[in-house]
Amino acid sequence: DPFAGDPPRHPALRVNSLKPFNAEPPPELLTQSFLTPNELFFTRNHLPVPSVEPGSYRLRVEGPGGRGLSLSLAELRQRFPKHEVTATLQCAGNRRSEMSRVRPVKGLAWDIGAISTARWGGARLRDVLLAAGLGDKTGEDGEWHVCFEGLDVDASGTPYGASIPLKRALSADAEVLLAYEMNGQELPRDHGFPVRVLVPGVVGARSVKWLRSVVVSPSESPSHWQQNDYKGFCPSVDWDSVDFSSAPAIQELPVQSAITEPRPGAAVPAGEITVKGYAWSGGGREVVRVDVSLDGGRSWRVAELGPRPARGRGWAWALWELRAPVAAGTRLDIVCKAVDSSYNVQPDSVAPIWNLRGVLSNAWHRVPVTVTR
Ligand code: MTE
Ligand code: MO
Repeated sequence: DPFAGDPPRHPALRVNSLKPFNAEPPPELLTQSFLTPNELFFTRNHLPVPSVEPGSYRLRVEGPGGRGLSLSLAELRQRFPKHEVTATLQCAGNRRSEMSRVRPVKGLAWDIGAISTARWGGARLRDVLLAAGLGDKTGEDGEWHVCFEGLDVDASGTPYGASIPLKRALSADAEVLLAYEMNGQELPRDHGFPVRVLVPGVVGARSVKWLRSVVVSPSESPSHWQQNDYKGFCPSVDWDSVDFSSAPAIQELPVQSAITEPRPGAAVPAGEITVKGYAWSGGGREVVRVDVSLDGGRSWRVAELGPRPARGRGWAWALWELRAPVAAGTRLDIVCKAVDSSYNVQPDSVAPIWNLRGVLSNAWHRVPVTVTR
């Protein structure tokens, strides 16, 4: 069993797949704290969790012309200043189960919990690339890329891999990390021990865990997960007609929000209802407003937002809350939708954004409840 060496997990996690391990925290725990506790952070593994001996770990950094570096864990910690970023990570498949209700899609049936937030600490990828002499390819002869490979491999020995544009990797503002800390602790094994990439504002798939190599290249990662997965398509594209080379790899994610309390189908007491949820957008576009409706979208109220990051550094979600009076014996169709700093909004329904892989599912989130006496 290639998964026999996987680590123990928290019993509260909702498991979507055991081997490989994929699990999300229950919604009501998700918004209990701004930073998700490490043991409750959603986990998305494509392969068995590798066992890494930290003393012999080495990170290979390479580029054109034989330039490069090989770093031990101690060197990564000592040679480069530690930089910290509070960032939300969201899987492209978050809320996929709502998409499958429109029409079946291929992929894990994530509910609303394939998203979590942590304070990440590590070396800036920018600093490491500059130290390796790989800082000079921006703007030259088209877009260059930084390709990452993990130490996790499939049965044929092929590792997980993904890439981001070199421009993002070298940007001081983009704050891309080679992270070795998560919420002040060393990375847990499920989240990439001892080193992972953390790309703020970008789809989770690019934040490669158990990082073994960083390669600066004129082309994107050749990995399956960069080329033939994690891309969006027109709703009429099916598995016979899909051409993965026709669509760009997902990088920055669109604006998203969801209701974590109450749960769909719940019976809530008359008097005052408290609606809670999260909202987030990609690319550092912070959430500027969350609108909540109790009547299916006919009338709206503005939710109260929790602490938010500075403008242009909106890497982390906003938790929000709305309190409203509700009368006994009524049915509520609770809806939320967020607005980001570019005034991007969420689509009102799932069908027009349906796609065969069930990614980028960010329609208004709807939660029907009844109010008891
Ligand atoms: N990195 C490696 N090496 N292997 C993986 O399977 N999964 C990716 C990304 N990095 C993955 C990986 C995907 S799709 C997501 S959404 C995030 O890791 C999830 O990170 P987490 O498990 O720490 O939440
Ligand atoms: Mo993902």
